[in-house]
Amino acid sequence: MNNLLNNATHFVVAGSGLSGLSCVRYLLDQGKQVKLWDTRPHAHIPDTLTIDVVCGELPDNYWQGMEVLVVSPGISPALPAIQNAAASGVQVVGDIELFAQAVQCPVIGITGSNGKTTVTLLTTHILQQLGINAIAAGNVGLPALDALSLKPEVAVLELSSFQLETTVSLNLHAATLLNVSADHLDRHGTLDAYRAAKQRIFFHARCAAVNRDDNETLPTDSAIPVIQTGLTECSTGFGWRGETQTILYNGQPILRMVDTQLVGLHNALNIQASLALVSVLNVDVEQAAQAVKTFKPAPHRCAKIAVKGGVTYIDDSKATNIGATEAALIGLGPTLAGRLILIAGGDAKGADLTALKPLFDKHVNAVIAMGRDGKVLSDIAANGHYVATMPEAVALAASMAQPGDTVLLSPACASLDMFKNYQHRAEVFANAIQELPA
Ligand code: UMA
Ligand code: ADP
Repeated sequence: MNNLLNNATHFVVAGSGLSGLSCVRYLLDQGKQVKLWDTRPHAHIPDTLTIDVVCGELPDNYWQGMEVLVVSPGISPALPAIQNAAASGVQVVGDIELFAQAVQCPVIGITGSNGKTTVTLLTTHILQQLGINAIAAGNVGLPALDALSLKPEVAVLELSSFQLETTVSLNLHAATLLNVSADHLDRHGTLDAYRAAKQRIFFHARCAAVNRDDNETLPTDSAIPVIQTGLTECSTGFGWRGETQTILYNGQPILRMVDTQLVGLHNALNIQASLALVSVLNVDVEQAAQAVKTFKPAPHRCAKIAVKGGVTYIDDSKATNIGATEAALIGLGPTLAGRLILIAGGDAKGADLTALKPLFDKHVNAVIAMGRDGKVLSDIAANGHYVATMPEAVALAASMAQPGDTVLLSPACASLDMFKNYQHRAEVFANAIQELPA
């Protein structure tokens, strides 16, 4: 793609959220002519913005003279107005494409259906512990263009399929596609289209960290050098010794899971991926492994939040797709002495929730479901219940649970049909636990 920052002057930014506003700031800073468009008629636009803003329907001839449309990740490029822009010769990109054309430092990129945030934050933590000024950005929260102004030595980007869909030029020092499971099908249409968006992380990548046991994680371009990870013993790359729950590097033990604050096999893979990514920057891998020990996982990802009446409550509200809930059930199920009661449901984003049935049958004693697609979950469970609210779900779970049992919130669904976001869902869950009689 031609260099938009050098060659174009007239930009439209679509979306007035975090990434849209970061694009406006960045482009104005570069001396560009910028207009802002939010497709929602009642979008909240900061009063401080003095540029041309349209909310809702576009006036006639809006695209005349425009060269580049920067779409926010939450806006589908398939919208008719965006298709019109492309048909009028406007180049349609996302904020990550602008970042890719501007960035000077090495960039590490992380995508996957699950584990992106954990691996992004862990990779950044390791580099920082090794004295490298690394900054985590992208889908993790800090818009990528805002990270540029912080002048990092290394940028660690969490990349969603939405961001990758509009990116062409990203030249990553190291990239990983952690895993693929059904997600965002309401936006991408098919699993193949979603998978293809994720594969774009490997365009121009110099090296890929791949899971040797999962072909989904391999670049389709076989010319890209790979570093392997996986949950088997192996004399090269990263491996795993099950009896001692230890990560191996070139066959040698380098880190025991018990010495970290992360739990579960999925997190062993996440640690390996982070170590593989940083190894590309010529850091000492053994030292990097030591740095993992001080990493504190982000909340709402399989975190124990309360023990009440002898019952353990686990918050995995960030499990917004089937793959994450599968990881929680596989990781926790076999380790529990008591029974497991699962609270799940919400907006499945087009995924087929019946895929969870085998794991329900194997690990779960009762499923309490809620939300738009929750009925599917209560129907497939041998002991399924459908409720209207989170407090009802928690009260029912508590009434079923005996001391020694575990109540796990791992919804397999997005929260937006009932809550502001997954953090809000977790907050309502925690408050409902507090309200339970002691
Ligand atoms: N908007 C429209 N039309 C639409 C949809 C949205 O005009 O059809 C407008 C909204 O009115 C709002 C703006 O677009 O003004 C919101 O833009 P956005 O939805 O792209 O969100 P941002 O605030 O820019 O945040 C985005 C990412 N959000 C999404 O991809 C949905 C954030 O990831 C990311 O942290 C941020 O950029 C910085 O890079 C969040 C997310 O939910 C965490 N990501 C999804 C996920 O992880 O599953 C992909
Ligand atoms: P993402 O940013 O991709 O959503 P997170 O690190 O925030 O990933 O974790 C989201 C959910 O996925 C949590 O429920 C977490 O326990 C689960 N998870 C984390 N890593 C993995 C993995 N490697 N495979 C499957 N599930 C995972």
